[in-house]
Amino acid sequence: MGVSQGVYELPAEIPLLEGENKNLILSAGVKKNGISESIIDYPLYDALFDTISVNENFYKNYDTISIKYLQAASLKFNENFEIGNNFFEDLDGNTETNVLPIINQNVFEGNKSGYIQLNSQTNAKIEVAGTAFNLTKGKKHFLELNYKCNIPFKIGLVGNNEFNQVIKTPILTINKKTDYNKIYIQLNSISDNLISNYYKIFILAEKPSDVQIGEIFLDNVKVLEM
Ligand SMILES: [Ca+2]
Ligand SMILES: [Ca+2]
Repeated sequence: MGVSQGVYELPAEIPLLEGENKNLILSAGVKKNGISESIIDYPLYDALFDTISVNENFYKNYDTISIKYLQAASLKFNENFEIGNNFFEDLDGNTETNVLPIINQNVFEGNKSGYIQLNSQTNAKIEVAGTAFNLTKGKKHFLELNYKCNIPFKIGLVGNNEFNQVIKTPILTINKKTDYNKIYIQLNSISDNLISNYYKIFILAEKPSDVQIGEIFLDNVKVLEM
């Protein structure tokens, strides 16, 4: 292993010590669980590799760095709301509260995003789950999503225990955000202690009484395994 040259917010100029044939690795960091103090190398992204010789006049510009998913990463769940919607399991028993695909200026990517609206006493709370997927023990797992919302919501996984009882594990409360944000949530607290042969993402939100219309927009909800 080499020496870390630090973590930079792009665009950045990165000073390097002189030397011949140095191996340069640029890897993408993400804010784990959306917390900026906790930047990690995202294990599911491929890195950029280069060999450089650094002298006093050395300057190299990497104009476009495209960071792709590693080929070994597999998509366990993917909902972009373009065709249908996998978040249809009604856990709250109230048919008034749903995730609906929308087509308007609030779409994040493609033609559609998912939308939750909580707007009265009778539909102040939603609890909904997506379709099931399986996780492989010993692998790394991340949940990613793009979202914006004017009320906080909880996201987690639901599965079964050995007695076939439904176990819900909330993982993170996502706070309100005016503009679209992307969040990366590590799932290994669950997948390292795998008990269920299936999992579903669940979303739980409750409209605070001082908010007239609670809104949550979702897109590109993914679970990745590597
Ligand atoms: Ca979309
Ligand atoms: Ca409902």
